[in-house]
Amino acid sequence: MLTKNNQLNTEKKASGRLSGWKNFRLPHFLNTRLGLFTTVGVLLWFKNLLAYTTDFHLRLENFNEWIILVINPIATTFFLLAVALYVRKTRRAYITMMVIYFLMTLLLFSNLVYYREFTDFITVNTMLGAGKVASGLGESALRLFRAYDIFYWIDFIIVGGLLLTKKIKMEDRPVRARVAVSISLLSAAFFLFNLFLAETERPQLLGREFSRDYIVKFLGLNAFTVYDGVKTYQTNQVRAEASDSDMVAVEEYVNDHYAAPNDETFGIAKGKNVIYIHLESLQQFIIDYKLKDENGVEHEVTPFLNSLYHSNSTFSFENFFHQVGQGKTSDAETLFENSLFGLSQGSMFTQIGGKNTFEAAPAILDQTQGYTSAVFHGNAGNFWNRNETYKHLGYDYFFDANYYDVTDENSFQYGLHDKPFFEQSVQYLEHLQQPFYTKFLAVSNHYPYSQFTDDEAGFPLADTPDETINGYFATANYLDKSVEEFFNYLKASGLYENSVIVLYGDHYGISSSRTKDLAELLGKSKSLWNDFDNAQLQRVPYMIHIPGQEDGGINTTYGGQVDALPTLLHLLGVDTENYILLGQDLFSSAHDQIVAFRNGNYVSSKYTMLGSNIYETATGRLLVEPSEEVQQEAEAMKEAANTQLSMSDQINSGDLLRFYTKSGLKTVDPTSYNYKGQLEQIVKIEKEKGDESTSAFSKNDGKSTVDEYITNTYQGYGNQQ
Ligand code: GP9
Ligand code: MN
Repeated sequence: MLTKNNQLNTEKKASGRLSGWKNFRLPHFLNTRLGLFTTVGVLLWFKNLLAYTTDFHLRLENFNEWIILVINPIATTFFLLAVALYVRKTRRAYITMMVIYFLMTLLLFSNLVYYREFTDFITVNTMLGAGKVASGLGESALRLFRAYDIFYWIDFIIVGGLLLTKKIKMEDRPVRARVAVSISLLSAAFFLFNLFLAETERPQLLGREFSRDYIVKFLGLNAFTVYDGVKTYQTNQVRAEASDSDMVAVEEYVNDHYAAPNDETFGIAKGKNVIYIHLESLQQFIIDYKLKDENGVEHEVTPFLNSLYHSNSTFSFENFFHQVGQGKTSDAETLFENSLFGLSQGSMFTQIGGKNTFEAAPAILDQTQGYTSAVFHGNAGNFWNRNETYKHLGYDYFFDANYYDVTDENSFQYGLHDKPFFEQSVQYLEHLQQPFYTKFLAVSNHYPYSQFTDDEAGFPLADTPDETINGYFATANYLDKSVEEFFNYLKASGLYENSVIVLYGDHYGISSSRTKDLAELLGKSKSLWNDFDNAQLQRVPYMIHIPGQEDGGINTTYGGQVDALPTLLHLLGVDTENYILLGQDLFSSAHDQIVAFRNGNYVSSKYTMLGSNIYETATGRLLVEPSEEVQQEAEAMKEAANTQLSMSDQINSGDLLRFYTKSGLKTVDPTSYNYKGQLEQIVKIEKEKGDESTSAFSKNDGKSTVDEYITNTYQGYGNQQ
């Protein structure tokens, strides 16, 4: 306790120094524990809002999202600060409050500095490897500070100073336990309310963990950090319990399940570039589909893709199914890159993609064939945790939204639209050393399919009671045009002849809850529409276009995304016997044609089993009372599908590939990739190689091929045709 004299002295001294403040009196409530608690809470809240509106770029889609953003720091800030209210002893209580205040400020501040460099938030994993991050930042750390950063600290300094100089007096009387508990409960209740609003706006926010941007946007930074910490702990536990002996069963399965390559197709694309084109949400039913407009005139939805589908140079598959779970696009990527499934819940990319050891396509092709690898995507790099996962998969480069000119006009909530996306990608593509393994992730054909519903789309809307279905054809048509423009560029730039171009749909676009309204457009009856029809609709395009090949055609084999990697590797002349791939080459005669869905159901060329119902695949007939023999055969297939899924789960959750050495591959070192300044990186390599450089740019005598790109772009963006 201060004596009166002391107090007067301090006041005198202070007023001597700060003469302008002579008459300034701090409001009385600051001298109470609750008053200071509230003030600090509000200051922290405002600082979060400052960060939201200055440094973090959290795309807000509507007014609701604004509201959620504004309120989201409140609950956790007060909940955490309230810990100090339980401390009874005066000094200790104030110190506790100041420590929490400091930590929350530090968390916010570190995140925003980190965000300036990486356009991402700090995960617990990143914190654990903080040295790595710091070295990544290097000398650049200083240039990440801004003059206005003082606003993140000035309040803390002032409050601390006022406490130290006793301008703010410490209240001796502890906060009543009942009050402290009420504040904690109220904050918790407010958090639930916040969570409810968030889940309404963005269902399965936590379950699917799309992106760190989303979690911060909806629940705030504190909640994100805690959530991420819990998740990290959980996955680390499972991982810690796994050992190399767990690989025995996996290796046995892979050996038994291996399908040897087909002599006729093995190596036919050896040494060629691989260009994957990810056709967002495109389903197989769109191929060759013609939509009737109100006058009964038919419009081909994807004329260009159809021409590829029927080309002699394309190996097309009409019974190819997606196998994704909640991780949607990222699960499709997991399947294509690793021949492993996504997880039974959530996304493999977000949960463990940034931690596990993989033997993925980029690493295999780099180490065995000298391929350079790159992903192109006009959305934020942290969506689906791609910026971390790609490093673990061994991708040399990742061109995310930072590398594109993204404006409100040329983009929507999932990033840059496809035409400008492909167009702007080629300035990087032309500098990549060949052969390359690349992936272009398109997005425009993404739910809610309201992107091109105005006249500019130039494609009619369907006429069903469901807006989502109605817009789907126009966005698919836009995707088709975008891909065509990209193909034209590939031809003009000389890359085409030397490439194999693989196009695939990642998953359904029209979810099963909406398909009844689609029935009539597919010539089916709405009332008879059933689960079997929905299962059939999970077909997605899969086309392997090899310029110069004449033996292509439409293949009727049943297969799924898990089969894509062995199929591709065999075409490139890479045997897969020693790799842990769960799928099988679709050209192999040993291919077993059982396609597991992520939920354990399956489709095969013979039966389709959904829950306990067995259907005959060829006719769609439900086998109401199947014979013992049929039942056994169908169950055996189910067992096969489930074994494949459970092998995948064991590999992923136990991080088992870290124990595997028989592939002869070197373990990928994620820290050796730097996704910043990549144009400089690839141009530097080009220069160093000189005459040896194989990039399209070098092959074009050091002249850019970018002008070869002709686009008739949506909303006047780019060169008009
Ligand atoms: C976002 C895009 C969409 O970057 O890949 O992912 P999805 O919602 O389809 O899983
Ligand atoms: Mn997708």
